[in-house]
Formats: sequence, C-alpha cells, structure tokens
Amino acid sequence: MKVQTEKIRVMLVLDSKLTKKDIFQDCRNAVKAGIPCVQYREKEKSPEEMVSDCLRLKEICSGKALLFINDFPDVAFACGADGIHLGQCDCSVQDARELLPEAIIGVTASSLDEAKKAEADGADYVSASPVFATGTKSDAGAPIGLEMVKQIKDSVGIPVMAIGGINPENAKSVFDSGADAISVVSCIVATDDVFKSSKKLLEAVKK
Ligand code: TZP
Ligand code: MG
Repeated sequence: MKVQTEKIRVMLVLDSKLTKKDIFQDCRNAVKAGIPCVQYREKEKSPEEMVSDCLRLKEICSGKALLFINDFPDVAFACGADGIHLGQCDCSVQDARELLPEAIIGVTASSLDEAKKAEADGADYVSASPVFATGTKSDAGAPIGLEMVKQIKDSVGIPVMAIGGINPENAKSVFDSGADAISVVSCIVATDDVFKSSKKLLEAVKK
C-alpha cells in the first residue's frame, strides 16, 4: 500500500442500514476509539448524496483515520478519499488508478486466481472474502476459511486484508492465519455502543 500502510490494520465499513444511529455518529465514535481506517459503502444513494456524505466523513476522519470509498472512484475523487475498494464486478484497477493516482486501491478476492490477478493489475492490497459466514452481504458467497487466507497470503506480495464474519472473538485467528488487516461491519455498527465495540475489537487484535 502506498501511504500509511501500517494504519490499515483494522477497517470499519460503515452501513446506513445496520447502524443504530447514523453513519456520521458511527464514524465519529469509531475514530474516537482509535479505528484507523473507515470505509464508506452505500449501494442505493445518488452520486450527489454519496459525495455529500463523504465530504462530511472526510472531515470527521481528517488527520485521524483514512477514508476509503467502496465501488465508486468518482466519489473517491470528489471527496479526496485516501483509498478505494473495488469488488470483482466494479471498475478495473487500471481505470481507478488513472483517476486516483495517489489513492490506495484494494480489490476483493475469493480465490488465489483473483488475488494474483489483483496484484498483477496493480492493486495495493487484496481483501480475502468472506472468511467466515456473514449475514451482512447476501451475495458474499461461501466462506473461504482461514486456510484460504493463508494460501492467499502465501501467493501475493501485497498486503492481505480479510473480511466477513470477523468479530473480537475470532479476529486474532485471522491475523494468525497471515492476514495483515481485517475489515468489519456488524460487530461494530450493529451494536448499541460503537465506541465501546470499536475498543473491544482493537483490544482483541492489539500487537
Ligand atoms: N464484503 C465481503 S463480506 C462483507 C463485505 C462488505 C460484509 C462483512 O460484514 P460483517 O458484518 O463484518 O460480516
Ligand atoms: Mg463493489
């Protein structure tokens, strides 16, 4: 990863459907707790709404946490995000890189082939997905398991993130399998106290 790679150890993916408050309060509380990296992930909002949301989030994260945008390089460009996360069906790494030469670009990978291709395409990290079963993303596919996280780690030279069903109880096992970073949604945003649940996760993965 290009900048501040060591910061990307724990990423919180915000979710306006799962939150008990709103994504801005969640972001503020998570950043206050020490979450170093936040991802904006919205599937149904207009481009204008996304840019407006992300400008607010950028302000909340400013100087404290990195802001990533899921799926939309143009939104990332408009708000000056630090990074972009792309799925297998999103735009190519090359197209994202053209628009965002300085951004950290991550790509989801569920197999060794996808992980190797992401690296060859110029991704800065791959996100092994889904490690465990998750109810948060209905089309996430079957869990790939910790053994596949390890195999992906052994197959690429770029950092490996892991996502899907990760929580304070199993997070350490994900790092022990070789992951450099984890990304979570529900174990933080679906709780009543985002500050407290962020602290709990960070404590569980403390080096
Ligand atoms: N991509 C793969 S699994 C997933 C995403 C966005 C959802 C993970 O959510 P949770 O609640 O941490 O299992
Ligand atoms: Mg996507």
